[in-house]
Amino acid sequence: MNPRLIFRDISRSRFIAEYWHKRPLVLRQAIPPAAVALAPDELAGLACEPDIESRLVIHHGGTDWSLRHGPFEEQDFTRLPARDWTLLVQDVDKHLAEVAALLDAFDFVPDWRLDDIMISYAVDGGGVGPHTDNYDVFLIQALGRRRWRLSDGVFGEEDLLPNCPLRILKDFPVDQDLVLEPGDVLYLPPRVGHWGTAVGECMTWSVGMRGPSDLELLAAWIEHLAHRERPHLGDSIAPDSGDPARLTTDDIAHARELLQGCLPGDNPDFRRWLGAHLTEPKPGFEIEPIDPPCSPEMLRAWRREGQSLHRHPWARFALVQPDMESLALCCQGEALTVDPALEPAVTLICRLRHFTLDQLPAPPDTTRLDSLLAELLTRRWLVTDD
Ligand SMILES: [Mn+2]
Repeated sequence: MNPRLIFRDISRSRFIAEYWHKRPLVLRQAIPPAAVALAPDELAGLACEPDIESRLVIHHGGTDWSLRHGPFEEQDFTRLPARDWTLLVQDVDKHLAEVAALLDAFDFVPDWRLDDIMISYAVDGGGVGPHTDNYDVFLIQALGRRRWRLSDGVFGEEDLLPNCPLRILKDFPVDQDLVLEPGDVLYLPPRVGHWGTAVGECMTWSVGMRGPSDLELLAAWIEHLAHRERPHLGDSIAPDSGDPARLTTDDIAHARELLQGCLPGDNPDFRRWLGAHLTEPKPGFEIEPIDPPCSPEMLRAWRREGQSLHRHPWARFALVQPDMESLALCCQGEALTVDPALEPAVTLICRLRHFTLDQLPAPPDTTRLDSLLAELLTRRWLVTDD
């Protein structure tokens, strides 16, 4: 059933206040190992699939690292050295429903921030070297043990090993050195240097978050504005200046004003756009709608049968209130206007990855709820169990 992240020595609220986005923390025995049970062979099988992103990293000693991208063939795994290699498979949650179920354990993180679950398998000594990432991550020890070395250092591009196919830090001053056992979880905020090495055969699940950088967000917003009629930069003529090439302080001020005019205000258009943008799928994870569409009548029949629904594993939801009278359910880069009377049901749909129809609070008029559910099923943001 629904796995939960177990906070033992620290409360969830203290974790969020003191560690989230700020400092690393080890949560011992925070996930039951049974919730992160995937056989190494099954992971290797995924790495052979053409649509699944996978990498094989081999450390040949010193500064000599090699990186190969999948898809792999079965023989690739039989020719590997005895130690110092790791296989990493991205987006496993998008391909295996039982892996996606683990995302429920992180339901205190907004759904739109959940990027993927990457699963790695390593033999003794295997890892991707010391590095930093730009996002928060929970590293769950699933099988065997992994040694994690953490650094308080601040690293930049200049600290990376030159001519290396991986982003590996040249020097790594170690400030913490720990070993994770199955069920232990290491939380890392963005940009904290970390270096994981397998102690014997090991599997680690990495629950990664996402969020655009300031410039990515700005570029996307500008792209959204690009199709509209926009003001253009004119000039400030000083009739008797005799200096026709000169950019005046007025010209400069006008250009800055124009740029500032591009920044969004807090209005319904921006709110809808933001919700839609933050739920945009990564390339390759666009959900195709079903044809013919699902009808509200089908919902009535399914309600009688006790049908259960679940979120498409590629869907990330954001719920936004564009203004006092409206509500928008955002997913897959789109904002779907929802009847505000359905807010209790929609809130639950956003909270539960899996639910039966009778779990939803019935509005006074169930036909409206059935229309919404039919729409979500047609778009395949929600899917039936079969
Ligand atoms: Mn990392």
